[in-house]
Amino acid sequence: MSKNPKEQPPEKLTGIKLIEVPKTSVGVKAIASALTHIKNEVGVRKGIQLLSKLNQRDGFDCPGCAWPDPDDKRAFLAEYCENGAKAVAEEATKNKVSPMFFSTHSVQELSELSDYEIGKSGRITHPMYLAEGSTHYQEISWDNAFQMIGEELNSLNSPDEAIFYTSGRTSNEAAFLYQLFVRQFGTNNLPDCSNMCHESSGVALSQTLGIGKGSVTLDDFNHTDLVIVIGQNPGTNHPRMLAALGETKKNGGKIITINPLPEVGLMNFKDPQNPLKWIGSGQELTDEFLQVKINGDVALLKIILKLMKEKEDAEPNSVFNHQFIKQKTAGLDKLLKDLDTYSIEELLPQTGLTIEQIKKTTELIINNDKIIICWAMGLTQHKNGVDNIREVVNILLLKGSIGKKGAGTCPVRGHSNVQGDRTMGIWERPKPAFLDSLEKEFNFKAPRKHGYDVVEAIEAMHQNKAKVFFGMGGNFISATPDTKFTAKALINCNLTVQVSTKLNRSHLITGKKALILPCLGRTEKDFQGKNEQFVSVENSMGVVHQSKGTLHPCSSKLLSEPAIVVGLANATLIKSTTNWSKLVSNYDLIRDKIEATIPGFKDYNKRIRIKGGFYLPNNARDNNFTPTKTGKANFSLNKPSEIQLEKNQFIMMTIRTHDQYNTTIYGLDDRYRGILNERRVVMMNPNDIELAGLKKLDLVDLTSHFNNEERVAKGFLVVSYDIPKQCAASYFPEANVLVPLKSKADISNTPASKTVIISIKKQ
Ligand SMILES: Nc1nc2c(c(=O)[nH]1)N[C@H]1C(S)=C(S)[C@@H](COP(=O)(O)OP(=O)(O)OC[C@H]3O[C@@H](n4cnc5c(=O)[nH]c(N)nc54)[C@H](O)[C@@H]3O)O[C@H]1N2
Ligand SMILES: Nc1nc2c(c(=O)[nH]1)N[C@H]1C(S)=C(S)[C@@H](COP(=O)(O)OP(=O)(O)OC[C@H]3O[C@@H](n4cnc5c(=O)[nH]c(N)nc54)[C@H](O)[C@@H]3O)O[C@H]1N2
Ligand SMILES: [Mo]
Repeated sequence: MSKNPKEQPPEKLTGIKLIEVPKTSVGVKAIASALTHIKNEVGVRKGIQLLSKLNQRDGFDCPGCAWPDPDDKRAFLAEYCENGAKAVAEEATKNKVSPMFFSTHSVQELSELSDYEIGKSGRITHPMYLAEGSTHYQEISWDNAFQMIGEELNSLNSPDEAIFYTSGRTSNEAAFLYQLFVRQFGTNNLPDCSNMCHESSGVALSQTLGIGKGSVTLDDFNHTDLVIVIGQNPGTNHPRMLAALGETKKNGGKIITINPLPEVGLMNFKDPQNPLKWIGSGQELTDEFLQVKINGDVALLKIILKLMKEKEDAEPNSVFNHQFIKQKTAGLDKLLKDLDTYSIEELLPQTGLTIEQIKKTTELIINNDKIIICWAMGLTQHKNGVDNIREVVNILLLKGSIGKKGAGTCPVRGHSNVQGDRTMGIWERPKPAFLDSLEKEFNFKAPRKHGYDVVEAIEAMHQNKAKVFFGMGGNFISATPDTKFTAKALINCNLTVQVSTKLNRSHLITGKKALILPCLGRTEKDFQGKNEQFVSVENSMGVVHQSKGTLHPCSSKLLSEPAIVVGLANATLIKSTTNWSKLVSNYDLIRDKIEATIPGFKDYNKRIRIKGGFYLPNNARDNNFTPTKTGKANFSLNKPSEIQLEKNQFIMMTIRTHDQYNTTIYGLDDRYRGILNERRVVMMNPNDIELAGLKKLDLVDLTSHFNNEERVAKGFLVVSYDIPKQCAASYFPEANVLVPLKSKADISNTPASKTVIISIKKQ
């Protein structure tokens, strides 16, 4: 019997080494780090072959992040960054997880490894099956695996007892087929990683601007006066964005950074594509840095709005763009009235800043017209995450800074095709028009009831309302909050299935029966019959383009994600009138169906073959806000944080190191923060360390507090860090055990992973 597989990494420390926080990002060290990963994981020859095709027009899309590639010029060797190279190295690794590996390692034994060790085991080469009560996975044929899933699905009392999760690397073609399969099966239970990520952005932007995506293009960064980067760490998570910010500066634009941490990449950077600049002091990026307290953003943005209003009242027409406001927006009066109900004195302590600092920043906003605001998880993963983003939109609307060159919204997406997956219909709350067009094209009755998002899916499995979990990519147990609760939810299932490239903890915390279906990665060639296929993806700025792998698959037993969906559909949907096997024989046929059902994909097969791809329509970019409820861009009323810390409590954010991709741990160093060889750390303000009677590198336990419930994570080292008082930071997934499932954003339901209320106790 597999007794008690561990749902979280062991509490073992790995030997911390602290170094000085570097003054500049990228440069020689980044190149060296990238090449070391490539050399160790992939080998030199294959590595160069890979890097030369990364983000090139005839190559494959980097599985790292969703930052766009330039429309015209691309770097000579590769449009790559250190972390993109690591992502590629991780996927193209020489290490293999074969049936032999599984026969010599039990599930229990594997679960006792760290996430880093599990990931480094390598690529999964064969479909594998964990029978009920069994301790080891064993090989299974694809046909038997599909049949087992089909039987399990068809034996459910209702299709709503199955959950179909998606991570954000799945291509447009696979995602479209997958959601079609799920809806023909009869449910909208399509939670995805977006629910934990930019859902708050999607909700806020749809309400205010009529489109759940950002409005800017990469070229806008060349034409802007001012970029505000708030709640985002591009130096680590979107390194190629630094080059765009560098262009902004070169063209005379300014940059404001709003973050509890002085993230190295944003402060200063050396362009990897410009070797002449690797040596020297690098380029200063940030002009104004506001070291805001965690979740102090609405308070800060409100003060900025109040200062803008004060100036406008004193000198009419000096701040607001009245023409834009009159023609394009609704709700200004309400906003101005609401602002009067707040006082700067009351708001200021929430920010941790001085009014002088905020005034200086506000001057920049007042004096510039073309403003881009970029954000990521620092805004979305809070109880008032939707408010955060709507408040950002308020500022842009007052300035008329949207729908024109050099201005607009820029939610910087995470996974490389998370935006495309949504466009393809991976959504638990599909619009009726979308379902209508699916029904018409495919001749079936689509379910209309909304499905579960991630949080609801966990609750449903926990309550035995859902019994089959199917994961198209991702690592559900390690990515989701409330690790122990979620583990119980998964264990409750009759069957859990993971479509994966690499081994992860979700293969070890399973339902009664479990399957691993190994798939091709982005870097690999995809042949259907004799014909080589390519896929397409959509980046953070709505550009749809090709991606074609260059390597031979790491095993002959792998299937592509579209082929897996088709295997599943053929084994499950007895009455489907869709010719699934034909669709997958040539991905052009899938794209024809996408064109027939989803707006913006006219001449898909033709335009996807044009180098660089094509832009999807974007009403906000075109200065058209008619899709909102009022038919105009909406000002909104937003609430500052309501968190009240008790004595000895801290507000903790769970963030990424420089050496991980979400739950995939590339290495143990957070080089840009000077913390090496250790992930179990809690960053604290030096003053707080002293007040709490602690010392640097003390070993502590963290307890989170929510609705009188307590959750404990043991064994973290105290690291003294430049972070505002009463704020703390630790890394995910280690800290996920502390994030309560019910602590989530209003409306979007995004887990509040950046506002975990904790107390810290010495062991
Ligand atoms: N190398 C690498 N690249 C990645 C990823 C990865 O793990 N590794 N993940 C991908 C994914 S899925 C995503 S979603 C993105 C994530 O990209 P980010 O959102 O940049 O990632 P996080 O590490 O969550 O960092 C959040 C940032 O917000 C700040 N922050 C936290 N709380 C607050 C707050 O209350 N207010 C403000 N103003 N700032 C705050 C933190 O200090 C940190 O700088 O990156 C994508 N790219
Ligand atoms: N506490 C806390 N929790 C968080 C966050 C946080 O900031 N703090 N961030 C949240 C965010 S923004 C996100 S997006 C989620 C991420 O949640 P997920 O997307 O579920 O997690 P990943 O770690 O990105 O998934 C990694 C796994 O995907 C598989 N994989 C990789 N490439 C492919 C592929 O091409 N195809 C298939 N089928 N599988 C592949 C590999 O097996 C790998 O182990 O985590 C969320 N969780
Ligand atoms: Mo994400």
